[in-house]
Amino acid sequence: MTLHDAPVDLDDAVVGEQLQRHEQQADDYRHDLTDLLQCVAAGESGQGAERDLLKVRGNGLQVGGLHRLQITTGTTAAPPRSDTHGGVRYHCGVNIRIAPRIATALADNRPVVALESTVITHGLPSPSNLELARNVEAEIRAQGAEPATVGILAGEAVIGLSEAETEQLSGADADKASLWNLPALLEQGRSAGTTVATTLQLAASAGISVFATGGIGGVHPAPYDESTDLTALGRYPLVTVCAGPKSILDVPATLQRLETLGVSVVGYRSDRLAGFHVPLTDHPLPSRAESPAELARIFRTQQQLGLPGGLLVSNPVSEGMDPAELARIRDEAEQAAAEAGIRGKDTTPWLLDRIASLSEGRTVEVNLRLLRENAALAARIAVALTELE
Ligand code: PSU
Ligand code: MN
Repeated sequence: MTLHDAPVDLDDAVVGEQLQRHEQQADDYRHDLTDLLQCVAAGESGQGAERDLLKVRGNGLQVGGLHRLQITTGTTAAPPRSDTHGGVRYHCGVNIRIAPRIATALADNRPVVALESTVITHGLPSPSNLELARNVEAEIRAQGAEPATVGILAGEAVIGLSEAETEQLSGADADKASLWNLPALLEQGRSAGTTVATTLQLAASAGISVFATGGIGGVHPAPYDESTDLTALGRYPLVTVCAGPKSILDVPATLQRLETLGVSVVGYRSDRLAGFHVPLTDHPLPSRAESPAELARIFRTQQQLGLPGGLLVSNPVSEGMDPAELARIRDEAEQAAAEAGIRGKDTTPWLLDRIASLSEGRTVEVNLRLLRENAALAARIAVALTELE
């Protein structure tokens, strides 16, 4: 006897209950769809696009833009409960919200650049952090792309924070959202800056292809500590523009891990890996590219090959620190961290803060510059991606 032939004992009460639930879901779905269409109308006519942020909370509304929305209203069929996008299996019901300006840009195939927010909550001192957030977004707009700063606000993952929300996040007692605490932060209503890894995951789930950051996390010198940024770069299909691994890291080990994880790495107009606070390290890269259009084509080929991960663009800062001086400051900071017993997620912010004071603010100056330069290059790549034949 096959499963198909098996006698089915249908309990009327159970069937009735299920039908009722499906009808309720279809109702919710119609309701969300109406909300959604109102948001889009507001965004398109330019009237209060920022007024209502698109709330994606399930019942068939897929994160990632309207063009992928399957309109099934008018039936009582159960809406889809999950979907897959950008290598991320997303379940309806998760508390994610995409700003309408981002959703419509994606739907219209206009360029979007994701930005992380740990640099705002933990990476830079106030008020440089807010000034930076504004400058970086302006840089992206100037290149014709839409900036989507990602962050966790009171248990909600937001893709495309408004200026007021960015301020709110920087003022909140924000945690640092990595992949291992993201679900708990959402569930417990916390606020957090998103690291490179978390921003990649959330941006991928929204269908964003380009991301700009400062320096990526990587392998720390002993004791053993390796950022999940590396794993995420190998897992999510985005172009990430960075100025190399943060200078507090073991750079050759970090580069080696990128190779092992199968991350495509390309130097922008450079043959060696960028060194964050210094333009270049001594470590040769496997490939280089001369223009945003060439980077866009390389990324397309990577996707056509079916490679699962991302493309890391190493973009040397135009003007950096003196390498010998930076090495001295970094060694001093590392020793101080060891003496103070700094471990785990506090390590990166603590060291960045310490080298900022040891350099009398010069590392912060370089950090701000490279973040702006990376944002501009990322925006140009995003534009080039939308222009590919
Ligand atoms: N680069 C900066 N400042 C930062 C960071 C990077 O210039 O604050 C953050 C990024 O968000 C990165 C994180 O993802 O540090 C890495 O932290 P960890 O090593 O704990 O994974
Ligand atoms: Mn770590």
